[in-house]
Amino acid sequence: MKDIISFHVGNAGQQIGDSTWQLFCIEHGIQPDATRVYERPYQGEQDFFHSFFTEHPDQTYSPKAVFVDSEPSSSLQVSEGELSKVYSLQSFVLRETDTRRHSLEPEEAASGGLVERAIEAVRLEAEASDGVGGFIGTSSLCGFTGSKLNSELLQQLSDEYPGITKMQVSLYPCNIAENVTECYNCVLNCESLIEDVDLNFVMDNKAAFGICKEYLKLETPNLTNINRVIAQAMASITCTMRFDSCMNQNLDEMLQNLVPVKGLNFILTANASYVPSTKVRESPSTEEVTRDLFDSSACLSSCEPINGRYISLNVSYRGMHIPKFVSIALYEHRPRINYVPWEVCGMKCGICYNSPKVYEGKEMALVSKGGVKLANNTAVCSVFEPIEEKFDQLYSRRAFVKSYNELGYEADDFEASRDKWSDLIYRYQTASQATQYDLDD
Ligand SMILES: Nc1nc2c(ncn2[C@@H]2O[C@H](COP(=O)(O)OP(=O)(O)OP(=O)(O)O)[C@@H](O)[C@H]2O)c(=O)[nH]1
Ligand SMILES: [Mg+2]
Repeated sequence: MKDIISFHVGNAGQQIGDSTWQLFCIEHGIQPDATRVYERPYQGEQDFFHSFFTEHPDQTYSPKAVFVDSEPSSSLQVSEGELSKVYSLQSFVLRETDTRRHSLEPEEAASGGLVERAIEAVRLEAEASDGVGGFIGTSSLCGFTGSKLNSELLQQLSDEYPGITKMQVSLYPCNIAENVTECYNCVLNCESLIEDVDLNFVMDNKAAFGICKEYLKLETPNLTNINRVIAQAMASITCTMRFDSCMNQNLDEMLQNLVPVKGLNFILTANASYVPSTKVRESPSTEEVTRDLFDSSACLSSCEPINGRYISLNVSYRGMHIPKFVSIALYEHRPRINYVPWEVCGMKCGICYNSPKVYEGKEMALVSKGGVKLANNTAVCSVFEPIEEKFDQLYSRRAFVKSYNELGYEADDFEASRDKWSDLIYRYQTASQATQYDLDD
């Protein structure tokens, strides 16, 4: 099993990364002192945690991860947080040099210096591994650092590691945006998402907030709750790579199963089952897990997959699901699954017998069964279109353009990025409507 190197950029990217690693540690028995308590897994099951963690000679373990930010405060929060003894010092690109300085100016953040050091940190992880099997990034496309720095990092990774699958989990601007310019940050940096990333996972805070309210019954969810909801989905997405499974055992296989055509590589995720901690421990049935997975409110993006058409669909169950019940549950949902007319991938499904885990004593109850639905679905347009609309509203008045000019963005950048964004929307619209989609186009 080749190694997966993760990189977490900007405040949201790092916080989501940190919540994810906390959960990975729980799932693989890695303690806060970086040692591992080995729980005998399910009979015959193997635990491939070595592809995500480095084993040190003193039998301690650290994540193969790099945290990057232009502001030291959020990196510090992570490096001094719950996993302070687990993360290796070299994971934090800012840690040694920049913590003694005030935060970098945005243009400095976007400059080669920080990216170069981030790449150097990735290189160190890569050199220490037996082979790189892929990269997984997390960031918010709403902030300046998470979008710009991340995009530069992706471009360099593409140059340096061509042919190695790159997966990116990003938060997209939504209508609970904190900052009116989020649409600029996202669109201006979309080129690397389209060109350099193989598998783009589309998520947003509004959808995760909705899950906290609807499923976890939290009255006023905060960012920590949201990050844990996203981390739970990250754990399910990567579960098939970290434990024995019959499907999506590595990023290449996931790419093959989800992306039949280059340029249509934006994936929607629904995770199940989120059960509030106030409920007694319970085990949802396979049928209930499946119902949640196909419920639009469980989707981590603000869109309704039921209104779109599926280009591909992977359903991966977690826990002791009985294959016959899986078939029955999925069969019942078939009428709700509309494929694009040229569909070539269809639905793939698998079971990973490792049960989900949760953070002890927090908002979610431990359940023995779960699952994740990964969908390449044309409904993703409903995430992209409002961003385009907002961009046009601002740009038609040239609002805030001057401050972006000072950061090095020219009018050409605005126009070229806007064209790329509408091309992306157009591709998904065409995929949905065409009766004969030209796969080679
Ligand atoms: N889910 C989640 N969203 C966050 C978090 N922190 C900030 N956000 C959201 O992400 C967007 C801003 O992105 P940040 O990650 O803070 O920005 P950045 O990438 O550090 O970039 P800068 O603008 O340069 O600071 C806003 O929409 C915030 O609501 C977090 O911990 N979790
Ligand atoms: Mg920031």
